[in-house]
Amino acid sequence: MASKLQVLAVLLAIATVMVPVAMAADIVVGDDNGWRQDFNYTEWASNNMFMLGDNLVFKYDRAIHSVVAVGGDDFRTCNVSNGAIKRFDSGNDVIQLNTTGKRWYVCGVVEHCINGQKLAIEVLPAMSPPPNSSTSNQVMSHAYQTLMAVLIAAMMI
Ligand SMILES: *[C@@H]1O[C@H](CO)[C@@H](O)[C@H](O)[C@H]1NC(C)=O
Ligand SMILES: *[C@@H]1O[C@H](CO)[C@@H](O)[C@H](O)[C@H]1NC(C)=O
Ligand SMILES: *[C@@H]1O[C@H](CO)[C@@H](O)[C@H](O)[C@H]1NC(C)=O
Ligand SMILES: *[C@@H]1O[C@H](CO)[C@@H](O)[C@H](O)[C@H]1NC(C)=O
Ligand SMILES: [Cu+2]
Repeated sequence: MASKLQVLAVLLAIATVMVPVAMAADIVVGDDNGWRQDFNYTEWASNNMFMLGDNLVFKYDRAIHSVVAVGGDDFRTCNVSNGAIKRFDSGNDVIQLNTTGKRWYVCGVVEHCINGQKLAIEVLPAMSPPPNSSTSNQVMSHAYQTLMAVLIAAMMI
């Protein structure tokens, strides 16, 4: 049987590796499904993390679909006729997530939006790279807390 010390060493090693080395990612909306009808983007979004600096990539047939960035109210009502923040129609739209908070996207075809071709996300603050020492300290303190939690858990084994 592994000793408490050995378990501790392994957990410590894991905790060290897991200290945030987050990199800006390209997130393809819907993964292999791309941007289309008959896909649950609510469920997809809940299985993904959107961090500041990531790119949101919409892939679709531009003859059929488009992407419209809208506000929360227009998202709920599928109102694409007015109040659009921005429209995309390249079929391979790369949208940089450069501010935190909620973001809403719908297909420019109203019927598609009503049928669920709509995506709501929340962009979270990035852990790294730290823009300045103050945020860097936050990252370190987070890593420290994680480490302590792991150590406490290890003691309880
Ligand atoms: C999509 O998924 C969400 C979360 O799993 C669920 O609440 C919702 O009912 C689904 N929508 C449809 C149209 O199936
Ligand atoms: C759509 O949005 C515009 C402006 O934001 C508003 O005037 C209009 O009433 C909205 N239509 C619907 C059906 O919500
Ligand atoms: C933030 O993203 C928007 C939309 O992708 C873009 O138009 C804008 O130039 C970006 N701003 C900065 C500072 O990168
Ligand atoms: C560092 O970041 C903090 C919070 O994000 C901000 O309040 C502060 O002004 C920044 N300092 C510098 C030197 O950029
Ligand atoms: Cu569409």
